[in-house]
Amino acid sequence: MTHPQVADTQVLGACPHDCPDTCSLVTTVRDGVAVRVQGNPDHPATDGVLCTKVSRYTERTYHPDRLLQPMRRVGPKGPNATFEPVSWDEALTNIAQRLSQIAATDPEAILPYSYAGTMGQVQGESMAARFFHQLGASRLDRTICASAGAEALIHTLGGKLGMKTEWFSEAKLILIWGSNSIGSNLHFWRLAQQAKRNGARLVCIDPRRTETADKCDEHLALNPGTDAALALSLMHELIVNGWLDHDYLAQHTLGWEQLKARALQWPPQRAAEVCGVAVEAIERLARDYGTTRPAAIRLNYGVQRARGGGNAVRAIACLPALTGAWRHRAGGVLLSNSGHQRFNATALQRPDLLGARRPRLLNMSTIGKHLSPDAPHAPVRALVVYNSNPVAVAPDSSSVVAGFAREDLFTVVLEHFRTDTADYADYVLPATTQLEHWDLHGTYGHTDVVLNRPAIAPRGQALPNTEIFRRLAQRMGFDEPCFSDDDLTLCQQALSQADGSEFVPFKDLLAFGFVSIPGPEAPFAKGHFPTPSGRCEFFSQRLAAQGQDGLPDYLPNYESAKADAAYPLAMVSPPARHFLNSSFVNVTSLRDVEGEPLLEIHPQDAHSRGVQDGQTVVVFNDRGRYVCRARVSQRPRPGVVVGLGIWWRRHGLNGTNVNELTSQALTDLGRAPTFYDCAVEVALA
Ligand SMILES: Nc1nc2c(c(=O)[nH]1)N[C@H]1C(S)=C(S)[C@@H](COP(=O)(O)OP(=O)(O)OC[C@H]3O[C@@H](n4cnc5c(=O)[nH]c(N)nc54)[C@H](O)[C@@H]3O)O[C@H]1N2
Ligand SMILES: Nc1nc2c(c(=O)[nH]1)N[C@H]1C(S)=C(S)[C@@H](COP(=O)(O)OP(=O)(O)OC[C@H]3O[C@@H](n4cnc5c(=O)[nH]c(N)nc54)[C@H](O)[C@@H]3O)O[C@H]1N2
Ligand code: SF4
Ligand SMILES: [Mo]
Repeated sequence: MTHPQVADTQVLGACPHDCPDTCSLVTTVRDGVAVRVQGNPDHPATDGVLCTKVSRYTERTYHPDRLLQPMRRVGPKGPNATFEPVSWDEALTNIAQRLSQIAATDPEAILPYSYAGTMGQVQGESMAARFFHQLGASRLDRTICASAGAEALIHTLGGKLGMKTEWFSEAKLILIWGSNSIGSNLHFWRLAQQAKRNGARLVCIDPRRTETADKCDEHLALNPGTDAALALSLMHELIVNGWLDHDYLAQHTLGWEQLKARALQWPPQRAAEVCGVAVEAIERLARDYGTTRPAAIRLNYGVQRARGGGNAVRAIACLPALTGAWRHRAGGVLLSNSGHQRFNATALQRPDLLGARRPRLLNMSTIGKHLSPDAPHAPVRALVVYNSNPVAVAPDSSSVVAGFAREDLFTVVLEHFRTDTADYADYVLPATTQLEHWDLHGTYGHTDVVLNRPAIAPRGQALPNTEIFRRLAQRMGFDEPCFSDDDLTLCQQALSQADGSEFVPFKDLLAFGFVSIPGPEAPFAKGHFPTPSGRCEFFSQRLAAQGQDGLPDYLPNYESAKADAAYPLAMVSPPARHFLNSSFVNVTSLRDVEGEPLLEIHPQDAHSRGVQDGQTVVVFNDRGRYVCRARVSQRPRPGVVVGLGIWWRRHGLNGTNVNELTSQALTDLGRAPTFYDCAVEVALA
């Protein structure tokens, strides 16, 4: 028997994940079913290639565990909770009733909790923000990932701005600083390899010998949280050896004499001691950096998850101004380019709906404290979670879990799957995936805008976040016309500028799927830093006015893992290559690659504890216990253990993950978490 041939269609989309690469996707649809997701060969930054994770997007979208209808919890909260299906009508009516009741006495008792499950302008903070603004709910300080580094950049360069990624391919020296690029920034790694083929030297600065470090010319395995000491010592060497661009310093920087005095306190001997690396390694790195043109730094978020993370980013971001590296398009530093994106947040989020109200701001990174009955503020009585899995990803899980388990807390979770967080929900609402809705994406890696078209109809009864908040708004009686804007209108509002123009032309996005933002090839070649002084601010008056040190400095970790202390090992918990934070952990083919939750431990540290490869160990500190398998490995430096993240708690041998051990202490700048500033001990279980 022959079947009539149905033509495949190809739909252009955008990768929604919190990854600097923001790939342009091509989804092949056959008979209404997405059969393949591939990288768009016409998009230069994607270059036709996706990471393994997103190549498996159809497996995630059609996963048998996808939530396809609204669910209501019956019985107690937690991993053993049971849920029963309810209609959308009943779920939304009940949720609106509960939220209205709470809002009638104190709208600030309601807290949204969201992050970057999707980075979309539309399915992120658009209709959701309008809803919470109208309600007068508490506002969420979204600090869990990047805010320490972001503030550092703003106070140094004037914005989240840096080199254009494509020019890394022309650099002759690349410092890959606090980044496992092969795992988490694949398309940058391709450019770095191109540079290497053209003779560039690659240096990786990371306490772990990552797969990226394996492939670099040199690996500097410093102690976690000591990057500022290294950067100041590099400055010391640039000064004493005269590897400075005096003209650039005079024309385009502020506070040089002060920074110079600070840096001269950091001879390599001192930094070597703090960083736990050889004096010669620092001297060699300084010589390379001081004498190679063009020299580029790919800085990433690994350096800013410790107490002094903001200062570390400030110190590193100063380096290219000392040598004038910015003069060349392949010189400078890149942490984030999100400052180039000029989406209209006011139009999307409508803060005017607050009127004169100024609700309190609660920090997502200390959600455990905010949910505690002992919180030093009026209680949070309802949580609405979307685009995030806080029970797995927020620090100090036992505190987070205790909060989510409160019987008097009303919790709604919008999700694709029954995550660790959904275990604590009163209602779980099924959300669409990227293949099922419209969205518009900026990026923090390259400098394009990428449009996402829906490729398939929503699965089951799933709805886009926007539609869920639209319907809730209607149930709550919010009759402002903005609550009826559809998703295409929201896309256009995101692009609209105050002067009536468009940030980038929507019609081009519809036609090509992506548009590049115009901008200079070398942003700071002639200075023009968007700081108050117009210069690269080594000394920041704004920070000094806040009572902070105006200059970057080295701040030791809160939890310095000293050999003689109760918790002598420093634990870092960076991303696993085949997961995206806690997303994809339930995608079988990807979980099979990662295997199981592991703790990497150096042979020396394993030996002194009688631990052998493959044995079950307990990792512990005063906050909790995490039981997993030991992987005895040369990857971590001695004294450092690595728990690649972020597994779901239910996969942990004792129902926990690495965040059972991390703390709610915050960084020096940006009120951000200190995931990699965490002292632990390890023993055989
Ligand atoms: N595959 C994959 N890709 C991802 C993610 C993911 O979960 N999986 N997550 C995405 C997200 S949300 C983000 S924010 C980015 C994160 O992007 P990055 O921060 O670039 O993350 P990693 O590539 O793991 O790099 C962090 C590296 O920093 C090292 N490190 C830890 N502490 C220190 C330190 O004190 N100093 C220095 N120099 N290095 C240190 C770790 O060992 C690790 O190798 O990646 C994004 N991309
Ligand atoms: N120990 C440790 N902890 C960490 C980190 C670390 O390095 N170490 N990294 C931190 C960092 S950098 C980050 S960014 C955070 C990330 O934390 P999160 O932003 O919470 O990221 P994910 O874990 O990926 O969870 C996102 C959730 O959103 C859901 N989702 C995706 N798209 C949609 C949608 O369209 N609608 C709805 N309703 N839901 C959707 C996904 O199914 C997923 O469960 O974790 C932090 N936690
Ligand atoms: S996660 Fe990153 S590398 Fe993978 S498809 Fe998305 S944007 Fe591209
Ligand atoms: Mo992140």
